[in-house]
This record gives sequence, C-alpha cells and structure tokens, in this order.
Amino acid sequence: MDSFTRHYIEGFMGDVIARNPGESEFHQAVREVVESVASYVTAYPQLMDQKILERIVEPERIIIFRVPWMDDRGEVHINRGFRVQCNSAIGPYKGGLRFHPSVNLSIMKFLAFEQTFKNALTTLPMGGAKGGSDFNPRGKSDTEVMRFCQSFMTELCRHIGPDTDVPAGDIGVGGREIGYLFGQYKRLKDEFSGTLTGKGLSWGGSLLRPEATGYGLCYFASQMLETRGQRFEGKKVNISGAGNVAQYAAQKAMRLGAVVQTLSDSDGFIYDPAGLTEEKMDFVFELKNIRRGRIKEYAARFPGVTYTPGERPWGIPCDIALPCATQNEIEKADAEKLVAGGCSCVAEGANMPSTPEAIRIIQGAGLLYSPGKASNAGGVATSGLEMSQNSMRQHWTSDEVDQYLHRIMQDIHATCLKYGTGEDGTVNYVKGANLAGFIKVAGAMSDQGLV
Ligand code: NDP
Ligand code: 2IT
Repeated sequence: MDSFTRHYIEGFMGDVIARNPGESEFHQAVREVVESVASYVTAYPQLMDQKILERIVEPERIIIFRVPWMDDRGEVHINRGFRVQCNSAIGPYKGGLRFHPSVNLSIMKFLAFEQTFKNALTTLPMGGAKGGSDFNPRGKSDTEVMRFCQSFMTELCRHIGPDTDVPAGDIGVGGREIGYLFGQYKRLKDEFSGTLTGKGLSWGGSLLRPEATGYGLCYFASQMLETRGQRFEGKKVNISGAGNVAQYAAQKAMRLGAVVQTLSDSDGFIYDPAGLTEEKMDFVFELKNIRRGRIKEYAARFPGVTYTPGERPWGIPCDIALPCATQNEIEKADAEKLVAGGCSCVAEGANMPSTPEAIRIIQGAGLLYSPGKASNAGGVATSGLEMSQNSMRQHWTSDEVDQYLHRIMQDIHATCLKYGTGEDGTVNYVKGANLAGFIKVAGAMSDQGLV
C-alpha cells in the first residue's frame, strides 16, 4: 500500500473516531472496510468528491427508545431499544434484532454497517440495518418475553414496514420472539405483511430459514476448501456457540462427514472426540430450543465428553474452525492456538468473531479465512427469499429454497475470488467481500444523488 493511501486511511479513521467516540466495535468494523477499499476510493475522484465513504459510515437514521415492561411478580423494568438504519441504497433496510445485556450503540452500529455490505453480496435487493435491546432473555418466562416484545414493538412499529425496514432474529431473538413481535405488529398496524422474517411456517415463514445461516456457512466453507482440493469429510471441526447458527452449522458439517468436536456457550465448552451424531443433535435441539438449558448438560448426558468452564474451544486441535457465537471471540492467543493445532480453515458464522490481531495471525499463517459478512450471508439471503415468497403470496419447497441458498453462497464465493485474488494467486476473502459490497452500494448511492 502506498503512503498516500495509508495517510488517507489514518485521516479517515481519525475523523470516524472523533465523531463516534468510545464506539470500539464500530471503529473496528469501519477500519476493516476502509483498509480494503481505500485504494479503490482514492483511484476514483468522483467517489472522493461525492464523499461516498464518509456517507456510508454515517447511518441514515438511528432510533433509540425506552422499553418499559413488567415481570411476572409485578416489578417494572426499563430497557433501551435500538434500530440503526444504516443504508437503503439498494433496497429496504434489512437486518436482525439482538436481545443481549451487552447491546449498546457501538454494537448496533457495527452490526448495521456490516449488514450493509453483507446484504449487497447476497445479490438480493436489501439495504442494511440492525436493532435490538439490552434486555436479557436468560431466565425469563415466556410471558415476560412476550410482554417485553410487545412493548418493544409498540415503538418499533412506527419505523418499519414491508417496503421500509424488515427486521429478523439474531442473538437472543429466535422463533418465539419473532412470533410475539409479529403478533403485536399485526395488531397495531392492522396489516398481515412480511414485515418480519424468520416467521413460523404456518404464518408466512420460509422453509429452511432457521437452518439457512449454518447451512450456508458450510456451503461457503466447502467452496473455500475446494480451492485447495479439500472437503469436510473426515475433518475435525470446532464450533463455538450452541444457538441457531452453531446448531445448523454442526448438523450440516456432521452430515457432510465431518467430526464435530465442540460446542459452547458463554459459560464454557464441551469437547466430544467421537463427534456429533443425529441422536446427539436431537438432544442439543431439545436442550437449547425447548428446555433452554446450558451446554454443559451435553457432557453429563454422553460418555467420553468433557466440559471446560470459562474457556473457548480454540485450544482443541482441529482442521476447521467455525466461530458461531459472538464478536471478538477469537483473540490473538486463540488464533495462535488454532494455528498451532493444525487448523487450515476459519470460516465465520458469527459477525466479526475474530479480532484484527487474530485475523493477521490466521491470514499470516496461510489459513483459509472468510469474514462473517461473506460466509454467514445465507441467513439474511434466505430472509430475502422469505420476503419474495410473502410478496408473491407463495410458499416454496425446501428443495427450491436450498437450491437458491446453494447458488447464492456459490455466487458470494465467486465474487470474493474475483475481487480478492492477489497477484500471487492467494485469495484475501476480506478484501474481496468488502470491495465487492462497497462497489455495489457506492454505485447505487452515486446514481441516486446527494441523499
Ligand atoms: P443465539 O442467541 O441463537 O445463540 C448465540 C450463542 O452464542 C449462544 O450459545 C450464546 O451463549 C453464545 N453467546 C452469545 N453471546 C456470547 C458472549 N458474549 N460470549 C460467549 N458466548 C456468547 O444467536 P445466533 O446463533 O442467531 O447468533 C450467533 C452469531 O451469529 C451472532 O454473531 C449473530 O450476529 C450471527 N448471525 C446470526 C444469524 C441468524 O440468522 N441468526 C445470521 C448471521 C449471523 P449463551 O447462551 O451463554 O449466551
Ligand atoms: O446478522 C445477520 O445477518 C442476521 N442476524 C440475519 C438478518 C436477517 O435479516 O435475516
């Protein structure tokens, strides 16, 4: 990189940090994109003149609101709700809702920013947004979750709609929460529309949406492995998380013949050297989605499995790592352990699970590495397919949706190769994903004038 471009990046980041003080996750996400696209931007004077990059890092709209609700004992609680509508250049705002105590403006803005580029990669017409609340669903009853969702939607419904902004799930928001949110939206707006995705199958949901992020991740990782003549079969796979993305990544990897050795939650991880089976997967689905228990119960249920509290699974030697829990869950020391353990591929299911230092180590050691915005895009892509089905008043078969999902993940992979292959033939998936997403969004913004 020449010194002019380096200077441009540091000047740009200095302004972003000054305008958005303390928002470390947002700075991290922006820096990664700016480093990927700076040479392109500085080569096109019209992009500089139109301040496209300066506009992309300023969300179009941010809504922050009070969410009061009452627990089962009659005590009143106040949470904070967010919706960050980052960019609508290529379609209505689209992105998930996260309910987790760590939620703050920085996390919402980084996720909405990442979503903008991810959605551009899907080939479908969707802008980027994210929302959520610092509400902690853990330990809450169904009725408490319902009251919270109803209060949250009472405000959010003013800002969303099938052609405006279409939320979906993310951490802490699954089928149960989407049901309560949809019910309240429909009641307040008197409208049965596709305003949320991840809906139940009998009320407008798409087959395969629950599976889509994890399955899409494995389809993408298969393509990455194929560039080196490898496949999942017989490989040892470490997965973090035990939620929606982790569960279906584990199921697909297992069905592709891999030995899935680990799952985790925020309390610790399980290591099963024999690997997951269909029977063990059924146990995990029931444990996490019905009983809402903790992953340590897996170790108590099956022989030969160990549970390690307070640690992540990256120290167990593996061939493929699929981080599927949360941001910054692979730090420098974790990346060093993965490399030392013989790992040859890291494909991200979560959003920004690797720190910049970790990415440098993983890429520096020559591992295959894909950023979440490319490899986890199957979830939002299938949300896009749910929107299409809702608009057409149709319901596609599982095979039809799976074929679309396969094709979209293949297209995203091909796009990463097109924009990310260096002169020496190595592929930088980060650069490929960021540059391709940026070029699409920037072109649309340029066409639409100064808005
Ligand atoms: P879930 O709520 O279903 O599961 C989240 C899992 O990650 C749980 O096992 C949870 O453990 C763990 N986790 C959450 N926060 C932390 C933390 N701070 N430290 C350690 N573990 C944590 O969420 P999803 O599976 O939907 O989402 C997982 C990741 O995938 C997120 O980064 C999300 O943004 C991303 N993603 C999700 C998509 C989707 O369609 N759902 C699409 C694309 C990306 P615990 O129970 O202890 O909290
Ligand atoms: O991060 C993500 O892509 C999601 N949580 C899914 C968003 C969606 O609209 O399906």
